[in-house]
Amino acid sequence: MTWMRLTMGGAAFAQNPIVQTMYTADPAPMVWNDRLYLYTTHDADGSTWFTMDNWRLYSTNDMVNWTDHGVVLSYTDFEWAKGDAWAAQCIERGDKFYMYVPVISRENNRGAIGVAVGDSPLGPFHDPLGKPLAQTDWGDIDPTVFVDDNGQAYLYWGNPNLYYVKLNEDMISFEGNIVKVPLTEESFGKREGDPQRNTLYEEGPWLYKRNKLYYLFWPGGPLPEHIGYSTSHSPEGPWKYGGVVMPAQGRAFTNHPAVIDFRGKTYFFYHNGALPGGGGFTRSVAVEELRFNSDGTIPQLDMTDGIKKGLATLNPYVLNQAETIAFSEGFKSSQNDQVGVFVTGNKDGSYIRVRDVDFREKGATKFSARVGTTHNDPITLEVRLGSREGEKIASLRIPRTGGSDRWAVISTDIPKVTGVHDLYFIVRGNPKSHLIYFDYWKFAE
Ligand code: FUB
Repeated sequence: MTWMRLTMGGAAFAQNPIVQTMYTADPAPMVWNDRLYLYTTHDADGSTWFTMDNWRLYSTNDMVNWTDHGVVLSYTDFEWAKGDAWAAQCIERGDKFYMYVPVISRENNRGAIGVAVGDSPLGPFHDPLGKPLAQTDWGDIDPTVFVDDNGQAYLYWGNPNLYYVKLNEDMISFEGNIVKVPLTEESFGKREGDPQRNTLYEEGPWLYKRNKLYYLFWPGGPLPEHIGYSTSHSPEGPWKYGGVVMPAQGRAFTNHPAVIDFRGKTYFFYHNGALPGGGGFTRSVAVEELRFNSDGTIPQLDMTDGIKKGLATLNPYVLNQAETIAFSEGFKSSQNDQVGVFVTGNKDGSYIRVRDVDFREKGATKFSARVGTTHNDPITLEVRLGSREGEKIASLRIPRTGGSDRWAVISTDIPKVTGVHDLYFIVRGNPKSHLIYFDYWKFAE
């Protein structure tokens, strides 16, 4: 099954793209406290350029259900920046979280790398420097950060050049000059027919270490981008070209790699244009499991409809955010001061699938949810097991609360549900927009 199926929507077990409630790009995963956090950029709906204002955060315990934590940082959080919240990465060190971002500097209208610091992966983040961390004369985008086993941190970035610095332990300064990595054919493969770029390296580097071997993954040109990789026995190179990890696929002319280990497996994140309306400026993040050959080389990957088996089940007896989603159609993400992130179901038939919900042997007999609507017409939220056509265990009439700043918690008894099921929340009502606001749900025994 190829990525093409996703563009038609609703493939039975589609997990990719990971986020369906808005366009996201430039994935940057981080594991912290046995949970995987995924920072992304955000392509505005209907965008016809890289119109990007902020960075968002998602997280998962199982690699199939993803919780939307909303916007965690904006370019406006950097006083000296005037736009272009492009590919970023966050890393933890000494109980602090450091987010490295590219933005445009007001001072000279050029790209620059900034850093923001927070006490939690969810932020809030603040700019400790009040100025760029690094700037060259051209192409300062797409920072990737990596802390080696000996504690030395590296920051790589750049398009069309590839730069790195050795960060100081404080993670917000560096000693010495910015190093310009030699872009040789031996290191990054040969590109034909472009006098400006003699190798395949384009942008978006991601530094990763496995079995004492350092890997640099990067989007390669010409456009549309593929993902290539290079390896080295040192994080400072010299790099040796390894080949293509992911060919150009998926309806976006850019791609962006990120690789991380989580609970004994390695995952490869990327982006494409797989959502309806998707394309080069309306992208979506996706993930595949990454395997290595015994000699450390990487077999080529295709874009697929994603992770088949989750790593854990989900507990329905705690408050679950409606924005914890395995797959959805017809829902959009929103956030406000009253409830934080929530979702809106926007048409009759809009649904959310939540994977592998474990009701245990004792079973559930009650369901409750925090919801709202602005409509007078009857709008219901159906709860079904197994599929959109599966057993209907609840059908809740949504009270007219009058806005996303006003909410009601509604409850109903349900026939007893035991064992592990996929859960479907389906909106029924007249085909108007913003039929339902949905903030959280919970079952009780
Ligand atoms: O998302 C904006 C830019 O497109 C990124 O910085 C590049 O890596 C490419 O994905």
